[in-house]
Order: sequence, then C-alpha cells, then structure tokens
Amino acid sequence: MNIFEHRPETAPTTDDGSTRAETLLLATHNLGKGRELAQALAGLPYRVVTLAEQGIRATIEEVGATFEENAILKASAYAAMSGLLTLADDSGLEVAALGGEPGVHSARYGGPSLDDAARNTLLLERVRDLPPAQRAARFVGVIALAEPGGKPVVFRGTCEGTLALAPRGTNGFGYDPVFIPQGEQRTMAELSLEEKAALSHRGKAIAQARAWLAARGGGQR
Ligand code: ITT
Repeated sequence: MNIFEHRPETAPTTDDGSTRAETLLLATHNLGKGRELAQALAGLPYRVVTLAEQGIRATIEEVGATFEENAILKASAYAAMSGLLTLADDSGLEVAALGGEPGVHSARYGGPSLDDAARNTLLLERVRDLPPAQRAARFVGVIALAEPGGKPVVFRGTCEGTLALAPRGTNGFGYDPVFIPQGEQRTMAELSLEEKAALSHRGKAIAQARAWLAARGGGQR
C-alpha cells in the first residue's frame, strides 16, 4: 500500500540542483493512519518520508497515561533515531460507558492476537446491553512534532459520535466501521477519505499541525 497518493516524484530543487525542502519524518507503522496523514500534509514545503523509507523498524513502548504523553514519546524517540523533524500521532476511541476505554489502549484492546475486526466485535459485545443514550463515543487524536533534542509541540483533535449496532463499511481502518460521527447516519468506514478528513479527530489535529509547519517554513536549514 502506497500511503502517498499526492507526493510528487521528486522534492523541489534549487537552481544548483540541491534539495530545497526540509525532510519531515512521518513516524507511524499504521498504514491507515499514515495514508490520512500523508494526504493531509500534501502541498507543504517539506519532503515527507516514512519510517519504512528510513529503514526504521523499531517500535516505541507507549507507556504514557495520555495521548499527549505517547505522541511526544514517539515523536521524540523517532526524531532522535533519525535526526529529522518528526511527526507522530497517538489516537484512540473513548467510550464513556466503559470508563473511557479503549482509550490509550485502543491499538491492543483485547490483547495483541486480535485484529481490527475482532476488536470491533469485542467492543460491540461489551456495550451490547446499553441503551442508545449510553453508546456515546469519541475519537481522540494527538499529533506531536519534535526536532532532535528539541521541545515537542502537540495538537489535539476530537470527533464525537456513537457506536453502531454492527460494523458497516470498508474504508478507513481500526474502529471506523463501528463509529457513527455526530450528524451522520453512516459509519466512519462508509465515508470517503476526504469526508473523513473533514470531520475526524485526525483531520482537526493535522490542520493545526499543518498551520504550525507552514508558519515554521520547510526550506533548507
Ligand atoms: P503507530 O503507533 O505506529 O502510529 P498504532 O496503530 O499503534 O500505530 P496508536 O498507538 O496511536 O497507533 O493506536 C491508535 C489505535 O486507535 C489504532 O490502532 C486504531 O485501532 C484506533 N484509531 C485511531 N485513529 C483511528 C481512526 O481514525 N479510525 C479508526 N480507528 C482509529
């Protein structure tokens, strides 16, 4: 799967042929996430590269208690490994009736042997007997940007909604088939990439990160 649908073949160059754009490392191993982030970063004056392209296979232990802590852990660790300005995303689904779970444990909810479909089945099973009013859920996405050795910045976006009665749709990833955003009849997995970006937690967080990156400027330093 190529997460870059919009990346130009070559980075912008100066008259003497050197690369003008600063490199930005997109630090996620999650392809669905990577695709949304890459699309949202298109057009900025940065040369966006992935962990795979940098030959980085390491995963970072997400020991933080909050999305912010984990996003910073990932951005800082991958910035130190790569020597590059780095963007990381920590995100998840909070269900109020389950005390905020899966929350920061969203990626491994139910144990490491489950895939996305099995996690969705488990989640719906746990809320099966709840009345509609208690099926409220919220996606949270936090993006951290860090330079090697620098102080990271973070941006948060949320998307309110409810849990569907059964999974629907094949777009997106993770919990998208069981989440109905407020004001929608469709699940997040029934929205196009563009529709999801316009209302999602990640879309809102990346819009702030984009503005920060644009203001900072990505020219050669
Ligand atoms: P990286 O740490 O490598 O980025 P990860 O999948 O482990 O990948 P997280 O720790 O942030 O990332 O876990 C996020 C999980 O939350 C993800 O695996 C999904 O299960 C869920 N999630 C986050 N954003 C989502 C979205 O937009 N749609 C559906 N599920 C989402």
